[in-house]
Amino acid sequence: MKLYGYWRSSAAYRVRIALNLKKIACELIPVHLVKNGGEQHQEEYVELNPTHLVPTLVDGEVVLNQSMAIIDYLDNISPKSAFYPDDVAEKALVQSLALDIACEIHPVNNLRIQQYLANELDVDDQGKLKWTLHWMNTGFTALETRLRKTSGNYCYKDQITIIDLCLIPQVYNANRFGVDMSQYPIISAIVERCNQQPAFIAALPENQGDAQ
Ligand SMILES: N[C@@H](CCC(=O)N[C@@H](CS)C(=O)NCC(=O)O)C(=O)O
Repeated sequence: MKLYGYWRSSAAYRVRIALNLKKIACELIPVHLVKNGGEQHQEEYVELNPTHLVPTLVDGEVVLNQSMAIIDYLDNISPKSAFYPDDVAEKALVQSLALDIACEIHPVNNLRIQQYLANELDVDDQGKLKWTLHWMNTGFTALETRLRKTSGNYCYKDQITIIDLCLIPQVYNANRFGVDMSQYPIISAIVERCNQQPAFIAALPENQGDAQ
């Protein structure tokens, strides 16, 4: 198995945590998102993944983009520590919380959005930061409220689920941008708990071979 990613990509970080929890061996292939105008735009990579985004997972003939689909694929091929509860309604609940992060917080703050704001709409650094903090705080406020009902040691009771796989990279990203995470005590406690575990530690951006 091969995972094309970037040390600081939060979508690739989600998949690294999943691989580590499942103990699936995988070669990590760096795609530098900034160097040379962004290697995600190079012909060879775009042939593999026409969205110009990381991650991409290659497992023999299987080529997958979209981290959520990749995580589900890994979950299905390896029964070890499932990323969802069995009950259908509880599973949907877990999916909805994970998507609150993956669809509502992450995409509006992505690199290409930041680049478009700066290059096409003339938004300065202060304006871009205001944008980022606004959308992150909007998302985390909703999530913190929802977690009051669902969390235990982790986002969903005491089970590590796909929500935690999305949360930890998103909070890493939020810290980079200086979001005041003390406003979100439930989220912060879960992050601290996850980040003590080997699967999460090994997936940390600074522990990757391409980290600079
Ligand atoms: N929904 C996609 C998002 C992928 C994505 O946005 N990847 C970012 C890094 S976290 C990327 O490749 N950005 C490159 C760019 O914006 O040019 C997923 O979950 O895989």
